[in-house]
Amino acid sequence: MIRRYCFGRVFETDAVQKKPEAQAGALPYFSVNEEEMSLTFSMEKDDIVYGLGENVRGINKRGWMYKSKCSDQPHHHEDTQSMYAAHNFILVSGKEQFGLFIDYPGILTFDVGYTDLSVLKITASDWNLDIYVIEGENPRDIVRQFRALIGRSYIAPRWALGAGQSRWGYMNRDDVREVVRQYRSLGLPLDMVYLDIDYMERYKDFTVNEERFPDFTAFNEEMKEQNIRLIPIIDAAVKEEKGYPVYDEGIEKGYFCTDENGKPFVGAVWPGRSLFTDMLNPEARDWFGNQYKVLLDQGVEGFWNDMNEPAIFYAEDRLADSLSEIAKLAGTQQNLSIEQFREFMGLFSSLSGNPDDYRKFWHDTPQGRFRHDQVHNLYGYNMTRAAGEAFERLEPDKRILLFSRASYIGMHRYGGIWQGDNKSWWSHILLNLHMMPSLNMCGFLYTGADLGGFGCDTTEDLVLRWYALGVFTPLMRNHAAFRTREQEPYQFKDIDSFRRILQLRYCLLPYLYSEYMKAAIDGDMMFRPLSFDHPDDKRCRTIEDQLYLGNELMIAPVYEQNAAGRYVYLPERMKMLRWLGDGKFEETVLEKGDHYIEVPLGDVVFFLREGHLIPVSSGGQCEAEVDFEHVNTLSFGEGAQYEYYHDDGVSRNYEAKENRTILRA
Ligand code: MIG
Repeated sequence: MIRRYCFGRVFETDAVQKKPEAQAGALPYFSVNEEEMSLTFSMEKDDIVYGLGENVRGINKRGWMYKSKCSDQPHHHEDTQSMYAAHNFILVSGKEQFGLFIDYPGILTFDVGYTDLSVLKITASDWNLDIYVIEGENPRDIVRQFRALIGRSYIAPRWALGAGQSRWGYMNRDDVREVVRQYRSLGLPLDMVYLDIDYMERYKDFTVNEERFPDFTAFNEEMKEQNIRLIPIIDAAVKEEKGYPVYDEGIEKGYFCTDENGKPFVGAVWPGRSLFTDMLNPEARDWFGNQYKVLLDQGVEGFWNDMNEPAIFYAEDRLADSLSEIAKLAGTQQNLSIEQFREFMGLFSSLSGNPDDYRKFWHDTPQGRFRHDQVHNLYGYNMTRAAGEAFERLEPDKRILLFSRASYIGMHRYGGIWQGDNKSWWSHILLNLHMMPSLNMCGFLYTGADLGGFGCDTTEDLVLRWYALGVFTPLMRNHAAFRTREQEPYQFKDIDSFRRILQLRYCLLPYLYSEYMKAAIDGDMMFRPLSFDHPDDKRCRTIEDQLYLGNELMIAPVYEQNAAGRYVYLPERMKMLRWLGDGKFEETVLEKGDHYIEVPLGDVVFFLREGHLIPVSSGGQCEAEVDFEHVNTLSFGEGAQYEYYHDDGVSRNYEAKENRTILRA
């Protein structure tokens, strides 16, 4: 059952399409403090608070303070409050059991037992809340109801579940060719190579640098002959440059966000001085979406949308002010007092992502003119929506790959997300795992983290361990930052292990794709905390490093440096599968309880639940080589069966009955 409550003047987002009538009565579970603009719920000792999508810390969010405020956070760690996304859904499980979605586009704070371990307090920055309370039989049921409310998740083409290689630093055609040559000659399966900002002409969206990527259409074809798709990045902001058609037209039509006085707001990002398309103006949004056609026409079939929190390196007026302050400080002297030095450093460090700058520009929406900070969390959402809606117009019969950095619930209908700029840290493998179920709750199914870590230098063992988790996530992409250590599998010694893990991915594709599609169509979770399935098993309620994948598998990756294996808790009897390569698994039946499992570096181990089976293929070098028609099965127990989802992987006829068949052992 879903009930809706409205507080204050409500800015209506599109997160929920068919909104139930708002209730008149009091909000259940919470006490409401209008003056403070807060909602408070008292938690029992054993209550779990799930949700909040992309965020730091555990699957159980209790014990920290989270802020929904889409932010560029390349250095995020345990004490980070805001990530790239704003996902205002929580699910309380304990004495009381309910889901709560706060549809509010401004900055929202979730104090989940931070100030007081037993108090959950949600504070808004504006009295403008549209709240949904969801009750159901169990957590999974609550999630399903929520997902039905927010609409079907974006569906990626099947090839996008293949492996991808990315790096900020592939400068030209030959760099890309070399990646593909290495992969193919070493027998490492691959479907996608990502193009980062350097493919553009001076970071101008919807352009291709002629010198670095001459005849881009032919290059896309050359890649497709090797079953590789190129996936270019699109940045949110548009370069200020007369003669650049996107800029000229945007200015002429008034499609950019404006300052207080109605003049286009200028902030600097990669292209230098840039403008921000007013993604909340439907006409501007359509226009921005139509720009993708330039690349579609050259053979591109997928995109990643970046910098759409939006990130701002500096605003034009703040830079001017800071520079004049610095000039004053410096004066004629060659020496700064410690106070002046601090001031000097502060002038630099407050330039990027300064909260004041987000109060300097405005959106003209069908609901009126809004200052950016009031609707901040909708920006990346609507950029990706611009693209997603354009693809439906331009390519109605074909799926286009699309995922974004910033997001808000509702965006899940238009694209997936990657989990932002992580680091080559062991703790970020675990964070990747934690986010999977939380994101699934919020409708984000096509997701994964930068494998191997984006920022800082990685190591071979870290990449191998991370791959052993990434092999299960729908988005499986190795990506790294400019100037960091190279981390393509072929940069390391143990190429055999990388090859084996990648082969496992393609062997599991029929199952992974089937689970992904069923989760999207049925509004279900692909990854679940163990406690969802075993609400009465106390151990399961605290497990933060194992997940269920579908109804069939449990995963428990190794995420610690120099570990030789790990303890795994089995809530029931399972069959452990150890991938040996060449289509073979070592199978060991294990009883319910705790087990120490040896997992040498390069191994992948996972668990099959009793009475279940999964479809597997004999693999391939790319998705096109995988036989989804004639699959083998891995099963445990008598009478196991599986509902196998299978379609052509590219068209949009998702719901056809014949896409589902029952497989028996
Ligand atoms: O300011 O395009 O998250 O994946 O490689 C950094 C360069 C901009 C941030 C993205 C990252 C990408 C990088 N971008």
